[in-house]
Amino acid sequence: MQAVSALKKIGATLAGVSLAGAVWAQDGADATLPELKTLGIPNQDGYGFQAPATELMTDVIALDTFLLWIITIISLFVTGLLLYCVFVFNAKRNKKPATFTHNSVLEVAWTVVPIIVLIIMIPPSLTLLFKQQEIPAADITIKATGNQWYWSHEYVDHGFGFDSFMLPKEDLAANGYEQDEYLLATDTAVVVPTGKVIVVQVTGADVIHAWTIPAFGVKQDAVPGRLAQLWFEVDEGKEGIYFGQCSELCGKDHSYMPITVKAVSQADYDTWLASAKAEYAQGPVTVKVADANMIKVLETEAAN
Ligand SMILES: [Cu+2]
Repeated sequence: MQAVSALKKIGATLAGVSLAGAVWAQDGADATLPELKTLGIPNQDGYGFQAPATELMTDVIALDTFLLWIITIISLFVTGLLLYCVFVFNAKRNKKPATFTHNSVLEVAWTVVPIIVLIIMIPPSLTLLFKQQEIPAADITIKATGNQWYWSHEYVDHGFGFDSFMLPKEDLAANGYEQDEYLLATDTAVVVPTGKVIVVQVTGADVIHAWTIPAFGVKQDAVPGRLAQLWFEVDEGKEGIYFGQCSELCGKDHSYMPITVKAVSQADYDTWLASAKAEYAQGPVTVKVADANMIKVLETEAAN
């Protein structure tokens, strides 16, 4: 009985917390943003990659297609060879099998041909790797810190930041998100202008997390005590909402710390920035009580 009443008490507290969530939904700086289409999201029954929003991701897809062709040709060739051997050299057709064990020409060929194939793969893959890893001069620098289990985002050039918590189902609509964006949408979004180089400094506060936006072609581990970097530039005209998720197993609520990025025009970004500076000017970001409890709400939802 005691357990039941304790559970009821927790339930009542959680209900209160999620109501509090609805109140602080999408107020402040984010309210200055125009309505945006969701562009970076997985499609139901979809396959392949999300539509690219950056040159990096366009290049990733091109490299993937290139490698897929090579893999396909090799797979077909090997399958053909196997089938040929099965049908032509089976015991029925080959009463007296050959007894030779070496063929120098063949052995040189199956050593050299894979080397050539690998050499062909080097230029496109290394070019892309260097493109991702050589960080250009930033127009905007954002520091993303992974916490168990939410992200903190700081606009380091402007001295403000905020925490981004996953929205519970009942707060999605109030924040302008669809129901199927549950597990992806967050209460505060990273806002960036299109056509500008965004450098994200990524670190972890407790364990290793990873900051990822599939449509941008970026993924960087957030390691405590280290400041890693990634960069992206959203193509002009691709203003929209892009979702990502923590991509390094970081504990039991790993799946409840998504990332929401809103790419907007420079003018909309400037408006948002002025408003965000004022909103977050009070000093260092502190975790709201409602935010901290939100995780419990989500856990309860997951358990049910
Ligand atoms: Cu994580």
